[in-house]
Order: sequence, then structure tokens, then C-alpha cells
Amino acid sequence: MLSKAEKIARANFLQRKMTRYFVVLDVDRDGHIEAEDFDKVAQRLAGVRGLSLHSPQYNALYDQVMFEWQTLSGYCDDDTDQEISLDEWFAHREDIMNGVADETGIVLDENRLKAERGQRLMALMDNDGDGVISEADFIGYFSGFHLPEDLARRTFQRIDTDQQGQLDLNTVSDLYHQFIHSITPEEPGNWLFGPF
Ligand SMILES: [Ca+2]
Ligand SMILES: [Ca+2]
Ligand SMILES: [Ca+2]
Repeated sequence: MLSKAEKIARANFLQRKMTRYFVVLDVDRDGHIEAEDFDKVAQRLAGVRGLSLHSPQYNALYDQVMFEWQTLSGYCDDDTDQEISLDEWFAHREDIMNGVADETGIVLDENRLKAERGQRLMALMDNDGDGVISEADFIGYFSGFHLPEDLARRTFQRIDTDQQGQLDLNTVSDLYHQFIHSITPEEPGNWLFGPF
């Protein structure tokens, strides 16, 4: 049995982490997550990858990023005003964190959910497409969210626990799973999007 103090500490940890995630996804920092935030991510990542506007690779990346917005908004935007407010975000946080549903509200078994999320995140991070995430990939990914390079470097050092300089699909899946679910500060995935 957890004490009341332990329950409060655990809830606070999760709340601070999910607030951090909201702030990261709110790329233009206007207090809402909306399509424009994801549009900015797509433009930046296309720039990092050197993709020319409306090339097939550009269109594929753009579609992938906007798919993330569409699934997230379909699940969280309860009043359908095309923005996700912090209240709407937290209204759905419990289901996401309890693992009963993914960001689209579709119920999946935990292993499948973890693998699918890992693959989606991997595709957004792997800017050179070699199947592993290097520090350079990670810096590029963070720049997509308008997050600074020094923060990306520090975060990569923290999550690259074996210090091999690259993260494979299993590692990325584990890190994101920890980010969503972990209540143990020592687990590196908690810090996937920087300090909170
Ligand atoms: Ca925004
Ligand atoms: Ca809304
Ligand atoms: Ca790579």
C-alpha cells in the first residue's frame, strides 16, 4: 500500500512530466496544441533532412507528422475547436498512461502499443534513415520542436545509457514507454523530452 504522501508524489511526477510533453508539442508556445504546431515540426524536419518542398519524401514526412496531429486531436479535442487545451490534454492523460488506449483512443495490447509507438517515433527521429538514432538525429528531432541543441545533447547523453552513441528501435520503444508510464525518476525515458 502506498502512503498518501507517496501517492501525491507519484501523481505530481506524472503531472509535471505530462505538462512538459504538452509544452514540447505546443511548438509555437501559445498554450494550445494545434495543427500549426505540427506543421512547424514538419517544416523543420524537412529542413533538417534537406527535402525540397513537395518532393515525394517531403510529402511522406509531412503526411506522417500530420497523421500524429490528426490522431491526437481526434482523441483529445473534445470540443472540436481544432485546438487541444491543457484541460483536454489532462482529461485523456489517465487512459493513455494506464495503457488502455493509444493516442487515438484505440485499445491495443501493451506490447503492440509499445512497438507501434516506438516505430512511429523512430521514423520521426531517424533523419538519415539508417535505422538507428545518433546524437545528430536527436539534435535534428529536437530542433523540429524548436528545442535547443545543447538541451538535445544533454538529453541524448542521459538516454544513451550504454554510451554507444546510437539508439535502436527497441531502445526507443523502451524510452517512450518509460516516458509515458514510469514513476521511477531513475529510468532514463522519463527525460526523453528534457527536464520537467
Ligand atoms: Ca500551439
Ligand atoms: Ca479543443
Ligand atoms: Ca540515424
